[in-house]
Amino acid sequence: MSGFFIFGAVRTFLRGFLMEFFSLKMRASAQDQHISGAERIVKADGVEAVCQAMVRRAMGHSKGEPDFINIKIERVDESDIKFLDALKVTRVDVDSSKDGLDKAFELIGPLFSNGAAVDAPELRQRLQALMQETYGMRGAMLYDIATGARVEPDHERGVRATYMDAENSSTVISNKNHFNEAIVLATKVANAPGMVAEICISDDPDYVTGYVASREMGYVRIMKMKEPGDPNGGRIFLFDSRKASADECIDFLQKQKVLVRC
Ligand code: WAQ
Ligand code: MG
Repeated sequence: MSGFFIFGAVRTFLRGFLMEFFSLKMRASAQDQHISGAERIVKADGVEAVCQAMVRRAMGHSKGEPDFINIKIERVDESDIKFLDALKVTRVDVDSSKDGLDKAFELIGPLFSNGAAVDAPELRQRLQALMQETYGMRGAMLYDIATGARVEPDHERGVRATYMDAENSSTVISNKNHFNEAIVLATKVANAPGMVAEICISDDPDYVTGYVASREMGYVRIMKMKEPGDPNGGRIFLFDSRKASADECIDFLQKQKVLVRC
């Protein structure tokens, strides 16, 4: 009997004890314009229902009818999944989007300026300018606080965090729930090597709530960060190249499978 055969048999045997998971990813477009996307990591028995829900989400999107839908399904070994506790959530109510942005910049300012004494208005201006650079990107800006440089391989696209889901999101939701998706993403991002903090503003014109997050401060929802109707939004991941390399960080964001206990 060959060693390969024994190895294969042992593997099959052990798999009986491990849970089987599948990653599902959907993206839909019309005339090469992105319409909607979604991703999940679910147990084997949920694959079919989730797949169906993804089709429904793709076909029923307000941005229009897709002429292309791609659904990718990959098996994932449980041993390759990192289980993470969701960041603690707090909320800050503000009277205006200006107050919301002030609050956000106040929270991440000291991390961004890397200990250097920078006065608040200047910090606000620098962060706001950086945020504006993210508008139109599909992913996030990866900003190295040690050097002040952007370290995404592709500045136009940015880096995208992927392969993540809430552990018990068994219910099949066909509409986007901004908060549920964001807490999962923010938890994965906060746990990436060298990650310092994240700031996020939705690019959905009518979703004005944003957040700042880090492992230390948790997920701080800021109830108003822009005016209704404003289509601009983006994400900045603040990263410290003295703690980990950009490659390690990007690898984690793009490849590590994560399930978040919410
Ligand atoms: N990885 C990296 N960046 C991303 C990803 C991703 N997987 N998905 C979106 N982005 C970037 C991209 O540049 C978008 O333009 C920007 O983030 C905003 O994405 O507690 O809806 O999906 O209620 O519009 C926050 C919820 C919702 C706040 C955020 O973001 C709350 C949201 P959107
Ligand atoms: Mg959006």
